[in-house]
Amino acid sequence: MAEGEASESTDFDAVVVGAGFAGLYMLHKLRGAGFSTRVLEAGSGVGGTWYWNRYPGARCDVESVDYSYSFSPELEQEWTWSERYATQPEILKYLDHVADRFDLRRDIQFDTKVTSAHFDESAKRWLVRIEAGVTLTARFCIMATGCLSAPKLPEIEGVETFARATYHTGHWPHEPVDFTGLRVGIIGTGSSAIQSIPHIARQAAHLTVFQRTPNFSVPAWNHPLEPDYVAEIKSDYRARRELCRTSQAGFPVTAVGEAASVVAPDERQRRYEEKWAEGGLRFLGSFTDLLVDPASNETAAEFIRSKIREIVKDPETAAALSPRDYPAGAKRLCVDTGYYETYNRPNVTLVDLRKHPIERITEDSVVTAVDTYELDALIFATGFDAMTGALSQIEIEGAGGCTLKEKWNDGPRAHLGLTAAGFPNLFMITGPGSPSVLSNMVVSIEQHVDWITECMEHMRAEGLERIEPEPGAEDEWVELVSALAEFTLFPRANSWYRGANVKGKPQVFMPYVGGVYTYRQQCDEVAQSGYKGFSLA
Ligand code: NA7
Repeated sequence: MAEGEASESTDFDAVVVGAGFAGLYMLHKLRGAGFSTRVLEAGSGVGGTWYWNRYPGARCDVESVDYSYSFSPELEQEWTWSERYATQPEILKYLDHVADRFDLRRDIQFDTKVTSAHFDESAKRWLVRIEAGVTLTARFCIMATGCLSAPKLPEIEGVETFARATYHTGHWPHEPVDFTGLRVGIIGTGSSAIQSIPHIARQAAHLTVFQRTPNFSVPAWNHPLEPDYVAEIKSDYRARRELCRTSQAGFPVTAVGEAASVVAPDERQRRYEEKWAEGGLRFLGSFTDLLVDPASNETAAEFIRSKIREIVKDPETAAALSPRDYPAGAKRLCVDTGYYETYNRPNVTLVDLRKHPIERITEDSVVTAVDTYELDALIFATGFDAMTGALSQIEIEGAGGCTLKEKWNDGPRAHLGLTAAGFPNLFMITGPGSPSVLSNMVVSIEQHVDWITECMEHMRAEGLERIEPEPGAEDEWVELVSALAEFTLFPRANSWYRGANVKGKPQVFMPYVGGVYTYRQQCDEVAQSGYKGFSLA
């Protein structure tokens, strides 16, 4: 067998779909536990989300020293991040390094898109079909398909007809794209747009930004990491990782803090200034009640709006960039480098689609009721069918012949956000109903991978062949996830967290908001109780 070539066998203990952060660690862990495993990956390389999202300025919004695996102290010591927030190329380099270091590639089949996965009750095996028509069989099927991996085009008349260059931020070409001298348009002002706009504006002759909903963004204050700082982190990495695991969102935060509602306005302002100067997602940790108390949230929202007014010279543009109709943080807070400043450039125009929506796209233009914008290149920064999109694209059929898509017609139902009733031996890493996108994904991924592996080891030790959540346990979990969300301001925004960005998608708040530590404890209790809430056979 040539190096990097997967073996010929088609029957495995586990098939894992996806070779991003989740799939790579799942493979490593299962291999270590002695389970034969095959990873199927649509891309030509490892990386998942970080393989596809190659748009200019793509960076993680979690600090690099925390957005990395903790499972190997050796890996932790030998890898050195160069910046506070890692760029997409650096993260991809890291994942390539991980794949090589742990010799993972020999069990990964690249350029392989999974079309369906059916549970065969009599054989108690998953039949996993790939595009080439080949079927693999496995006792366990593990979806490591990512939360933001099904890119979405906007539902605009004529979207397919634009005949000049088009791009989607979530599916960017591998070759560098040169916008020099071009009239470029970008639809969307989410995180991907906010990161790429400053870069594209520096290159393009003119950049027109089509904005439907403004977002709240805070500065990253990204910078190279000093060797002393890196050495300090590395000298006590275990403690830092433990802090992440026992935190709310997977970041090393210790202070509990106060509620904005009990703090005097001057002090509140001082704290916001301090957090703004620190940069990044920590801004939302300025006070404890920002995501539960509307009045407190408004103080943070108004602080960010005041910063926008300070930065953006044209008052009309500043007003258009200022979100007013949803709480700060209820859509994912963006972290930027020079985003608002970009609107002071003479070659950048903001088009406020709330005043005049896009009516259609033609072969060379974007057309609103009042203007026609002729463009040489059009970028869709229009996001993803988040959290369930990649799973729905695969026909996953459970024990009773029902597909996961059908089961989720009224919204996703997954016990612990990990498993689904009717789908034996199927696991979803960072599935809907788990902290996933509300947390540092790597922390949540590692927790799920460890839990799944222990569960499989338990089954092997006990001679069990089949595990499936009881419908009652799943109902209770789904209710809990929804009740927890109702305590917060999250449901008050039309976000992809609740499927609001996809036409016809049920509006259900999908992530578990209780925090990674509480969640971990709940999962551990289930395992320690001998998998209470699951039927094992
Ligand atoms: P997002 O955050 O879903 O942003 C998509 C953007 O595209 C958002 O501003 C949308 O406006 C806009 N959009 C979508 N459809 C349309 C149409 N039809 N017309 C105009 N504008 C539209 O995706 P990103 O890729 O930026 O970020 C995803 C996550 O990746 C991010 O949260 C980070 O966690 C990393 P809308 O708000 O729907 O009005």
